[in-house]
Amino acid sequence: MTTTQRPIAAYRPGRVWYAATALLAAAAGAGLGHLVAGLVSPDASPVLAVGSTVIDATPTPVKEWAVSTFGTADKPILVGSVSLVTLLLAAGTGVVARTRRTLGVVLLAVLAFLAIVAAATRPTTQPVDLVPGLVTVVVGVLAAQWVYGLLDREGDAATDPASGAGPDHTAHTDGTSGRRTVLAVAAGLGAVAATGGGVGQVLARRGAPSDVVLPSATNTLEPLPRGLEESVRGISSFRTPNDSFYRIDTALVIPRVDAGSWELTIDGDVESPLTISYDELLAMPMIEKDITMTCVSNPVGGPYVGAARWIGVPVRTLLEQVGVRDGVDQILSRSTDGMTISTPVQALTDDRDALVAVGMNGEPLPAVHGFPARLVTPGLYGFVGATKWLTQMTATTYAKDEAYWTERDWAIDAPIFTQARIDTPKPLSTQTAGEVVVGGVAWAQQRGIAKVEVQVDDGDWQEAELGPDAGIDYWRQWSLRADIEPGRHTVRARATDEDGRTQTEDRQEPFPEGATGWHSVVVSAE
Ligand SMILES: Nc1nc2c(c(=O)[nH]1)N[C@H]1C(S)=C(S)[C@@H](COP(=O)(O)O)O[C@H]1N2
Ligand SMILES: [Mo]
Repeated sequence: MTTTQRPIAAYRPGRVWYAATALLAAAAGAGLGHLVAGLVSPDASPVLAVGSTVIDATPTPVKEWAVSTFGTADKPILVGSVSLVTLLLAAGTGVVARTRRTLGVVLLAVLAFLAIVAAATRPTTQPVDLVPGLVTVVVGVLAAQWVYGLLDREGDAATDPASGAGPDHTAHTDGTSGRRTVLAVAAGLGAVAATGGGVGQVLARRGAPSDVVLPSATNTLEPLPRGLEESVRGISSFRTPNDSFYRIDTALVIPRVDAGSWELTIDGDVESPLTISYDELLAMPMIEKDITMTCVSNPVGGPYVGAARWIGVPVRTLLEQVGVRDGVDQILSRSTDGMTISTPVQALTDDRDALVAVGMNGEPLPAVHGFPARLVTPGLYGFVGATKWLTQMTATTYAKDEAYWTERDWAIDAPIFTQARIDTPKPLSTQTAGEVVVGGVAWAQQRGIAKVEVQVDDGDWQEAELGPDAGIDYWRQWSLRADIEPGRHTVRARATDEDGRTQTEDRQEPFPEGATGWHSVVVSAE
């Protein structure tokens, strides 16, 4: 930067000018980042990503205190405080930049870069989530550099009588007009920040389900019991909150479907095709069901599994209404973004209660999870039964039609393999020798988990204690106190389903029908 080479003039506008510049530049960067996030991925907003990271890092007691003190205002208060602290830090970099330009600008860039880091480390990050943070860094740094330049020139104009004659400085011969320019630019940055933030909010809410009131189910379930997360540190919670539920899809930009104009068409080899609106769907009898969803791409011990209470219309009801003809063996479903997924008719019509789901954990489906409606098929991996942004279901045959992933050589039908995952202790962690709590989750959708066993090194398999049971399609938490001596150890877990089958030790990669093998972690104890 040429500005770093220039001699610092004897006179500089006061620190407060530089502080305000950096603050406004950071705000403008964050505002535009928020706007871009609204377009591509609202949760990746610099403001929200940093806020979510802070939430995750906040110890549970502090979180509980915040919720009990601020109630539903806890989120705005958190976002406000995080923003305030960030802007004050940005202002600090401005003070530094007044005398040490490069350092000040680098510090500002580092601060803005935290937005990228926060977005990159969210549990459900996609490459596109890095874009809003990048915008924040670039806009923040360029804007700050620009206004610093204006301030410097004003300083030069005040100290160097000759500068008024220079071609660059004709507009700044007198301090008042220079300061006016700076003020105008500052106001502009403030406006950019406010507009970006506001428009970003509107975009993020676009098509958002906030005004949807979910109907109640005809089979009201008991509230999910509290799980082992109360007592076992580091274990997955029994119910996965919507905002940390894994996300897997091919959508670069999350489809924002307008519920008002959305329609679901059921056609193909049927007696009477049907097209229904969102309101018509909501008016149908709904059931709720606890289902653990798993991605075929989930490696052994991986994160692509989540458990939620879903509400929706049984697919069976809809298919009965259209009258599926004999010979049909698959339903080819299609999303608003053109994804196609084949699901066996059998799995959609038997008593497992596959759903056209409209709600997840008591809320309308979030946009990333398929608003306004999606399929959820218990027992099958997501790529063959969980079409998001569902808009069409066509009765057909495997011989006639092929779905997106099948064209890419993934399995045609893919029941979920039995798996146990160790959530705690973390791989390569160091434990205090003695009693170590080993815990995790295990799933065997459509069969149910009968037991989970844990083995340390070559020791005996020990049966873990199981957490609450929410049905065969839902995971079970498990935990065991293992005695671990000083040194390095391998801890393994394996599950056995209710049919008496223990998950295979044979390692198989996710492609083409799902991963198998036992999850193990290496820990050291001292
Ligand atoms: N429209 C659409 N639906 C989709 C996908 C997709 O890429 N596009 N991916 C599927 C896969 S592979 C999985 S595992 C689940 C994941 O659902 P989630 O993102 O709500 O967890 O959605 C399924 N439905
Ligand atoms: Mo998947």
